[in-house]
Amino acid sequence: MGKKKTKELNLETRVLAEVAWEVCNQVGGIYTVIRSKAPVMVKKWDKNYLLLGPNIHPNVSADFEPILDADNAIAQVVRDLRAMGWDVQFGTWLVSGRPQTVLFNPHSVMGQLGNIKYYYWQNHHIEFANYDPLMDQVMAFGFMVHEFLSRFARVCLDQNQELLAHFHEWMAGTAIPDIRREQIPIKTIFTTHATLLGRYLAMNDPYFYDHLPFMNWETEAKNFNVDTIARIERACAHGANVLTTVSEVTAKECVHLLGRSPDAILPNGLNIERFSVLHEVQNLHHKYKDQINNFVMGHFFQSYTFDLDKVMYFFTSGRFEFKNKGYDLTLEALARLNHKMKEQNIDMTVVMFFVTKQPFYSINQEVLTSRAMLEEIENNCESIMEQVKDRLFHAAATNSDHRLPELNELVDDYWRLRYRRTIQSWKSDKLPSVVTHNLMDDANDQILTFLRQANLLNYRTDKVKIVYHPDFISSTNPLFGMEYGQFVRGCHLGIFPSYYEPWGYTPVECLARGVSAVTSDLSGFGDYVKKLPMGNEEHGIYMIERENQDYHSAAEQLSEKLLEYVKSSRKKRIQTRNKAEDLSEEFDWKNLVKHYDEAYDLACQKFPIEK
Ligand code: G6P
Ligand code: 1S3
Repeated sequence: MGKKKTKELNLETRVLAEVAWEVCNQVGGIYTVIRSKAPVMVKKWDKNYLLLGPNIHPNVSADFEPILDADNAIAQVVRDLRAMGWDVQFGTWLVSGRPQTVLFNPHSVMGQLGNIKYYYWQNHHIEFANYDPLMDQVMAFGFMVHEFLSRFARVCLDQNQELLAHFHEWMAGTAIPDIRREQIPIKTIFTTHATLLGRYLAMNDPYFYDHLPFMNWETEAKNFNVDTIARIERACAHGANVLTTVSEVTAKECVHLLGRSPDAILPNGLNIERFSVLHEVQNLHHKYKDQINNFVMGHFFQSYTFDLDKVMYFFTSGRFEFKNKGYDLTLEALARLNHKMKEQNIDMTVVMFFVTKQPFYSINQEVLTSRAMLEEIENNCESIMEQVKDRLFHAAATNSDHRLPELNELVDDYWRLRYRRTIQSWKSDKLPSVVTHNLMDDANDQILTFLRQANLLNYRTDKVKIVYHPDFISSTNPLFGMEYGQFVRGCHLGIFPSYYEPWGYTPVECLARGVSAVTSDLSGFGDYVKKLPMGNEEHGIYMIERENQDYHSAAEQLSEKLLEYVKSSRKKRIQTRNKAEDLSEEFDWKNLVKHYDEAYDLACQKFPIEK
């Protein structure tokens, strides 16, 4: 093991294994936590840092490189497990920081699943009554992790090293109760990134926060038919030496729904990289806004046009949790904004993008065709330009009089007609669609239902236009052809007034790209940022109060904030772009990793290993 010394951590005697279901397996936000943190962890812990994850992602080989000739203690334990017929691989996760990683294929121990569940029931009184293939994978993975860590702990003990194991969320934590029961010499830390019941209750109870202190977890777990998971989550929370969560907001849920106060809060960070040239953030905004302009022209301009120099791009993004992520409030505020902008005769247009994931059949054919035709018009323009350029050059070199020729005459009739015909067949009387894809459940979709009821359907007279894109954005996507991060840079404002959000990465991702963001005091991030000196509108943060305000007042507050933003000057937006980036540095892992160090110190102090 490496021999690095730091003041805070006694690293030569500590080894850290971080376990998460999302190592080499992107599902949601925990992936971002582990991946973005890897560079600082590797820098600090060097070879004493190790990640453990499941080998289940179909594309895992693109992200993971096995180390076949490794000769350290980790590799030795992995070899021993492989000798038992288990599919375990030791290698490097090919992300920034290149952390050492062990991947366990749960299918290789599925033959033992009956026993795994039986002993879990016998030892921890947790029943697995319902068939759940995901739960089977989770239990098999936990069994493998437990075996690996038990063996690795022995090696560490022999080498006078303390082994810490940090488990993220219940799906990675099923080894904890056995580690505790068997008194294996490992300091365990469990981080919950949400509580299962909290998520369900918030979605279903409009007074969730008022009712939270009086909830009975057992009754609610039965109501939602999630009894097994709720029990596993509690067993992880109670079995770990140190319990942590990502925000003060979720800490309250831990108290009431898990029955234990967290010992520490570990806020989520990002790997913030600033450009050495100050204006780069402005240039990139300009560049990617142009690309969004192209999409907007393709989508709207066949029906009617508006001034692209007076347009604002707003967006929200994330998993489709209509109420939890505040989509309901955002829609209500947009309808009000539309009305206010019309009433006040404001000479601006807002285009609002909903970027989320809902089941769909395909991209709407009309949307695709319109986009393709705009490209055809662009190609025509380029051909005409080429022709004019060549002929003009020729005329300049050969004509004896030095006057500019009549440019129209330099274009062939063929191109004139083709130009005209393409534009004519592109123009249409139809309204631009509010949704870009054919949804599987169009009739009951909550966003579409709201838009239809509010009659917010992209009429020419609407000041607020909607583009609902029920798929995540990636560079291979034919409508935008850009990465999500580039899309964010091209926008003006991200809107995330969540009702339930343990942390919420989306607004931090905006700030890191110089984009302003709306957050709420019920999100972990919002609650954290409002206590920072820079956490204000000057630095691009707009706070919606949802804790002590009803839905309609919050919607009104949001619509007023949006209106204020629409009226802001370009000069102010340029200034805010730089300041938002300044604020984002608060969320650099280099600053936030200290909370992890404190949790590890606490685990070691609380439970010194007896030698
Ligand atoms: C960047 C560019 C400027 C552009 C501005 C538009 O700062 O460098 O050239 O005018 O963005 O900002 P806006 O908020 O109006 O999109
Ligand atoms: C959770 O993912 P989610 O979107 O289900 O974990 C994330 C990482 O800690 C957190 O940012 C988010 O708020 C939680 O809800």
